[in-house]
Amino acid sequence: MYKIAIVVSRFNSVVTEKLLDGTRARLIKLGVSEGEIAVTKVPGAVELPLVAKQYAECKKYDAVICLGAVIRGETTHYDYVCQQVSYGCQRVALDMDIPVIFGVLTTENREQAFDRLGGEHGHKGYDSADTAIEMINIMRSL
Ligand code: INI
Repeated sequence: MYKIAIVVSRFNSVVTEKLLDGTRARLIKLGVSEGEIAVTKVPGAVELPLVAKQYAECKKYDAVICLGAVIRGETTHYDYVCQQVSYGCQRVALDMDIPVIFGVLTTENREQAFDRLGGEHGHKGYDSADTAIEMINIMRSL
């Protein structure tokens, strides 16, 4: 049995809703029941790590998946946002001993983002679900 928490950013929601749909569908395909998936939405990618930490602290979940979309063409502080969210997710994982999956698309434009949502570069939502299940199994085996 797997209990998964998903934190998803509302910023660039056209992209992040597709990420969420793909992640959820893939988790269910991998045997996770819908009732074992919790979802919380946050304003932007920068807010993902704090909620991931809350999920980690409550000890009810086997992994936390963080989903977001940072698109360079639409922000002058792209690099700061990317740095904060990537560092924050990794910090929660290492501090709290729980897999925190970095399902954040960081692209130059929307087209590149959609290429990673079932286009020519696969689906970041599916990849995030696969990584979460693999990491849970690895953690259980150690
Ligand atoms: N948040 C994103 O998730 N993606 C972005 O592309 C983005 N841009 O463009 O700035 C973005 N900014 C908001 C940020 O995540 C925070 O919500 C905000 O700075 C308040 O802390």
